[in-house]
Amino acid sequence: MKLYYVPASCSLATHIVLRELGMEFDLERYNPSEGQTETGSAYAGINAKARVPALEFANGEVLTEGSALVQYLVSQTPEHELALPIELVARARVQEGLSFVASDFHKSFSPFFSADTDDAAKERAQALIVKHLEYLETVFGDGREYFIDNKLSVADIYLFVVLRWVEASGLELNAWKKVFAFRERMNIRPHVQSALEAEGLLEAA
Ligand SMILES: N[C@@H](CCC(=O)N[C@@H](CS)C(=O)NCC(=O)O)C(=O)O
Repeated sequence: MKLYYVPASCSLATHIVLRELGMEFDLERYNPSEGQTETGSAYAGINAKARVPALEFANGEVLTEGSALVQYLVSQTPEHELALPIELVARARVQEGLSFVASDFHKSFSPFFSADTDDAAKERAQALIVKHLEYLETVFGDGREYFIDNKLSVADIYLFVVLRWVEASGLELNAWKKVFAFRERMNIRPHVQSALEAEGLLEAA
């Protein structure tokens, strides 16, 4: 399996999940400004949506969309603590959390990663991010360690990745103490650290 990634982007969630599950995989970096991967392949030919993450299998098939990828991966290892719960409501709760992180929360950061966003749009986006952080602070307010049902899941890994972008939006995450503590807890996981190192993100941390 090969994961196409952009360092520190949402593909980091798939990358961490691969490592947490102990799977064998290769990494290939995509450079959006060139439209090419590090080996010179045209990325449009790999993922026509020109987005990461993308997972390529040995038979050449390519699967995209971060939420689908992490659910696909944990489905391979039903005994692992990251596996989706069997009970249907508990399973839907993880998907509910993942969906919030991968859509509303993730996309509220888009203006900060686009060169042509004006200040008014950034202000609106920042207000939305604050709203989401307030919600998360309330969730973690009951003392839980993990986002969904206080049990480690792929939603935590994706949430950790998006929380790493908070400072890029001009906010300081430590204004939300419980969410900040969650990010710290996730950050020190050995497989999180190895993924950060592989993407060249430890020096900058
Ligand atoms: N719907 C996609 C969105 C993925 C996405 O937004 N990827 C961003 C990084 S977080 C990307 O590929 N950015 C590169 C670019 O915009 O050129 C998913 O959930 O996987």
